[in-house]
Amino acid sequence: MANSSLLRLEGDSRIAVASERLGMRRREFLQFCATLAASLGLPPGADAAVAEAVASKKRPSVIWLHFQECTGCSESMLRAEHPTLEKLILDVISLDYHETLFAAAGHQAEQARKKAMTENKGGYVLVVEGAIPTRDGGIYCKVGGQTAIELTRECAADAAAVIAIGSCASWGGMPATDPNPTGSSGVAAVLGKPVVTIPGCPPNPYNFLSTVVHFLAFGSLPPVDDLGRPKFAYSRLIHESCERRAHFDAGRFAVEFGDEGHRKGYCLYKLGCKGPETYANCPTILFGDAGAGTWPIGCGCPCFGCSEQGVGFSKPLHMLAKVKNVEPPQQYPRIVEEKGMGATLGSAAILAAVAGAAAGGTAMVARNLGLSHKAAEAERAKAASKRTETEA
Ligand code: FSX
Ligand code: SF4
Ligand code: F3S
Repeated sequence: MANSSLLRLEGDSRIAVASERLGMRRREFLQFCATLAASLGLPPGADAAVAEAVASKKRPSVIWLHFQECTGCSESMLRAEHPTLEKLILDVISLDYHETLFAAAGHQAEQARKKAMTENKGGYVLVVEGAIPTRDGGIYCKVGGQTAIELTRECAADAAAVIAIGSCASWGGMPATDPNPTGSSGVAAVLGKPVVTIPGCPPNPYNFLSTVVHFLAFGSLPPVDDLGRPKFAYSRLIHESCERRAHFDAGRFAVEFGDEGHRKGYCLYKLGCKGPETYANCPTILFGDAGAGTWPIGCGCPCFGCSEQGVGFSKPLHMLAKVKNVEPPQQYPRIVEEKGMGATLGSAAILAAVAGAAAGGTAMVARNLGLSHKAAEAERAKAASKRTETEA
């Protein structure tokens, strides 16, 4: 944590209160905020703004609706191996309505939703989890007598921001699988306007947390691509950062589950891995705070493209992926270059190195920060167990 603006915050009383509230040490808290800022691809110094925003008591009211889904989005967020993530998510937002976490039920729950909407009119964040059935007037999903279509429109009308979490809410996901009997759709299609989408089945909780923290720190949602996906998380193909990529390039593949190639950790392309046509940061952010390799491909399971519309839940698992970039040819200098034309070998090589570093940099910084955080924790645990041994 070399950043001086962040280090200055170490003595700040707001940081002390926030870290105590979260059960973290001050430096740990600041390091976590630095990780978030890095994963958002923010410029140096912005990590201090992120830390101040997370420490502030201004928590946006969140109304969280559930429609056609498995609740995996909420589950993955609230069952992190490490308690930090769950605590932080619940600390940075004021979760005023969430059907599966609410103690209230029936009219009481409905009243709580309406109260939060009135009190925070124009300022609350609407999060939608699950697809919205549109066939036959939307009768296939109703809550409190209202269809999912009516509820989404009603809650979105006075929201400051709308986030569609998971592939179901983003474009229909699993419930919209062919032949899509209930006409399941995503939130943007139902509202007729773009919303921020965080696809994945389930999506990575860090991507949700980073999106909310961006809103908290800067009053706006992060930049998105034409499908509404935050660019910090969905601008690179899985294939670009995959730990098995060297095997792909060298032509070493697993061809059957459990075969020699599979046991050796070879590329899963021939088993139907959709990493070459799926945009997501799974290989760099990982899942569940459980250490290296905790993501589908890391566990030996081909990516099935859960975050990519038209791939996950659409293409058969065994089908070969469309390889969008075999190997970035434009980043390789040409062997023979005409005099005075294009880039020289040297300049092309430098450009390739810079482009690669810029694109991969933020995610890798975030990952390394996370790893160093874990290493520090392991170190502390080791020291504590040594102390116990000595005392005994
Ligand atoms: Fe499940 Fe969420 Fe998949 Fe869908 O995640 S994990 S079916 S994206 O809406 O609960
Ligand atoms: Fe990784 Fe899949 Fe690409 Fe192989 S095909 S390198 S397993 S993303
Ligand atoms: Fe989904 Fe593939 Fe990531 S299956 S979780 S997009 S590795």
